[in-house]
Amino acid sequence: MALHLPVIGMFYTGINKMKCFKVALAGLTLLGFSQFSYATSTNVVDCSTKSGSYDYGNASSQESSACHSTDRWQKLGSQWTSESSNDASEQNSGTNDGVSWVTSSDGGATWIQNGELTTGGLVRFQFDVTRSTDGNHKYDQLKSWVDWNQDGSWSENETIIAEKWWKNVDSEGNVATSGNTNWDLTRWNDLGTLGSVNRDGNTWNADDNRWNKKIKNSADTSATFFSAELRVPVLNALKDIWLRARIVCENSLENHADNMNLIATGFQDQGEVEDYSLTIATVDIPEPSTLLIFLLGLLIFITQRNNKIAK
Ligand SMILES: [Ca+2]
Ligand SMILES: [Ca+2]
Ligand SMILES: [Ca+2]
Repeated sequence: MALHLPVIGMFYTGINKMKCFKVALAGLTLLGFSQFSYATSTNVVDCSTKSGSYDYGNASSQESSACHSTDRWQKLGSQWTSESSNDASEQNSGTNDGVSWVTSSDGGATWIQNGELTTGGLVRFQFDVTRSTDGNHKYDQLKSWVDWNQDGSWSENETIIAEKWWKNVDSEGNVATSGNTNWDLTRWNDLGTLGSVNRDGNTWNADDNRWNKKIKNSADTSATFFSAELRVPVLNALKDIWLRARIVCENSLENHADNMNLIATGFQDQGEVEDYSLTIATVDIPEPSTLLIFLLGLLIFITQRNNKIAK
């Protein structure tokens, strides 16, 4: 069974103002696994080929690393650190921020902040995003995975959230009517003249010598996204499992992702990756033999009671 999660989108033009931010997604999603992965590596650059200073994830015993050049336009939480490519891993994991969760082992009656996950229990993850008020991309892409099947890699069917935050809307979905202009750089070499319109319908701005999308970047710099409520699967072995979260810009995806799909590993020239170790606890489930003795005792009790009533 493949994992499917609700993905809420927004229209770039804001015609449909969906109140999708800062709203917990209701509904329960059961987790399942498949050997099939949708991601390919067409444009993905391995971090081992990069030299310089990057932000990395800090997960251990996982398949491959992720690295990001700059938090100039977007990040998880409010902190961002970078390491030498020789380190190839986040060295300051104590500064990881932007991801938190609540857990429930009583079916959602009570919730515990950042507690242990319990097999068969519920968990809902929260992602806090920070972005700049400028840029020429349409959206920032948030995505996160949990290595539920403990095979050391994050596959597409282990995605727990995939959200786009459009540059021209605030965290409540309101479209910006003022602010920094979002320029059309895709026609950068296709210069126009006063009054001309390019094939994307953008008009030439003679004053700034650019194609003007007439779209303003929102002044809102922070938003919170929630995963669905997830039921923690029964794991093969009880040990810590790794969550990875990433945020990048649309332009980064065009250059370093397969068909605009952000996968858990590889280089991105913007944004951030954060890894979190999740502790999994178990619940006491009666042994089958114990359960059988209990049921047998219950059956005898009911039979004796019925006999007394019949007399
Ligand atoms: Ca961060
Ligand atoms: Ca996995
Ligand atoms: Ca990091």
